[in-house]
Amino acid sequence: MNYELMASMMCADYGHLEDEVKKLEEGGIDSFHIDIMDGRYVPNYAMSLNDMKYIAKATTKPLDVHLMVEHPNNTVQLFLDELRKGDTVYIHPEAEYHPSTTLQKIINAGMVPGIAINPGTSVESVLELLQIVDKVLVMSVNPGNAGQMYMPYVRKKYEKLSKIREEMGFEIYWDGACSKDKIQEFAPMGVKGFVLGTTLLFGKKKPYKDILDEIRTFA
Ligand code: S6P
Ligand code: MG
Repeated sequence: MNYELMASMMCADYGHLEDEVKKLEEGGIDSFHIDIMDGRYVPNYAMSLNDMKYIAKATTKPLDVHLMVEHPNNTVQLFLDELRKGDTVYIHPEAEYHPSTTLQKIINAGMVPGIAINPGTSVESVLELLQIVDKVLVMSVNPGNAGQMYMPYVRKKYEKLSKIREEMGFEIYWDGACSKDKIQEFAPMGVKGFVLGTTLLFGKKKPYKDILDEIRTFA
């Protein structure tokens, strides 16, 4: 099956970040997921601009930047200036007065525009934006932390989105508590990529390559 695997770098070992990037690359990771937080939109800080810059220098793979910040229109340019064309930037539509203006800024900079939708955000409330974006990152947990429990009610959202995906022209991505059985179940439904954090990839005392190979053999 053809799907992408992304590493959630807020879960990596920061004492050996360059080494982590290399090992993930050797393991065949498709892209690096960067969780940017401002301590306001979500109650955490995780990564920031300098972490993203460091990882951008350490790899030639695409970056997948998830902005969990209030009013991203005020600061998105700082991130766009450091990215390579074709990298992805997601915003949370609830965090912006005019999300389509911010998405246009992302498009104009040559990046792939995306929205991230929370477990409590309905598909209906972002319907217009689905026509603008190329990617929809569906949160299976509330944003802010790694290591949380999967919220089973998000399944309906994946189902709804997969029905309108082709017509509206976007791809669906998974973020939060991703396990092997979820990939096996949701990849055939049309989920194009999965962000891997503590549930499946990090802190396992097992080489990343072994884990990633196992996933790809499994589903
Ligand atoms: C959460 C963030 C995610 C997590 C990732 C962690 O706010 O957007 O990207 O870092 O989902 O994965 P896990 O398996 O620990 O939930
Ligand atoms: Mg994320």
